Amino acid sequence: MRTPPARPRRGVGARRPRAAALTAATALLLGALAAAPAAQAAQGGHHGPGHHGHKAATLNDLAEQHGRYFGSAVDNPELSDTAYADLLGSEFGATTPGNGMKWDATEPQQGVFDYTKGDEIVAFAEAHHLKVRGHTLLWHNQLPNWLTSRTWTADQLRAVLKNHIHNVVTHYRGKVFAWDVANEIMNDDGSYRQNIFYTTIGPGYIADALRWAHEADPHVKLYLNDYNIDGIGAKSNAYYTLIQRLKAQGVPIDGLGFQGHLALQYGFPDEVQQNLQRFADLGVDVAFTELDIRMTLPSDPTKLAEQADWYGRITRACLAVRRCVGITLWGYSDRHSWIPSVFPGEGAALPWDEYLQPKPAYYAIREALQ
Ligand code: 9MR
Repeated sequence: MRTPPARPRRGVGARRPRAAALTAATALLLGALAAAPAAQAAQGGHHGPGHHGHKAATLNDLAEQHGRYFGSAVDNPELSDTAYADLLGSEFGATTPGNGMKWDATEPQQGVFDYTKGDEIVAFAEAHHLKVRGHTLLWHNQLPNWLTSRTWTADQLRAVLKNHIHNVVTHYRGKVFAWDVANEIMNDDGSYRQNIFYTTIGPGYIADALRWAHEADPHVKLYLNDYNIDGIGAKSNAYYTLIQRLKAQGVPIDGLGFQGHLALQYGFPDEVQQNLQRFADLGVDVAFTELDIRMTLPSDPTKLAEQADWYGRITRACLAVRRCVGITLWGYSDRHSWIPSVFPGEGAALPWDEYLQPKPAYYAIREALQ
């Protein structure tokens, strides 16, 4: 296993500099390394197709044997990192646009819709037979200026939200299998987040958004999605109560997405499997939608082993719950990750390192899926 460089490679405000800085020779080398995981897995695996001299089973192949998908998010600029895109297209069965379908991208001016970025990812996904999770129709971040820079009456903002959801969901009808309809709508203490929709429309905006999404595509799975709900606690309890109430009111709600942005220094979330199960028992699907497990840098073998253990535990928890439909990583390699720029001094959160070499976490996920 290659030892990752000890120095943090990316500071605040310096996102994704590496691919552009690569020399042709380095790019070639990285391309060759990218082919390594499958080869290594083929030698090490005892149960996969690799045993019979075919290409080793991918994580998604293994997940599919359990009726699950294994996916990774991708941000548009990453598609031009060929080695990265190749492995994304071959190893995974699902993808989520990291930014391309957010409100600031899809409706940059009121009533003017731009699907360029989302369509680019859908086209990649179709070419590589990946399912797509739509992310996200409504969030407090990455809203366009025209929406946040003025005040609205409740009726006005309701009309704005309805128009946005109708347009975007209609455009991606048949192209995405699920939508994160409302993202991060709760605070950690279990109260509603005071986003512009809550403060202007009131808590009813959530049911409205779900109904409008359902009107535009009656077949797509409609999710709520949040972080810090992986274990049992005030925030996940709030979602439990909300989903129970939405179900009782006949509001279309199909799933809860557990982002799973975990960090070794905060400990493994309590009772993950029981938590997934209680939502499944309410009658919704569950999924890990943005999984990554960061650590304080530099990484070392002890931390990487603990990280691997956590990835294995999350995977097993999902497999143990019949309605846990799949796992999506928020990017699959340390080469492209949101973490170092948001949490300086932290990172190394993904199962592949920045040379696209599999880390212990990759083998732990395989092991859990075997
Ligand atoms: O990965 C996304 C990053 O590129 C953006 O800069 C960031 C902006 O807020 O959003 C990141 O994705 C977030 C996701 O949409 C919702 N959950 C948290 C993710 C990480 O911040």
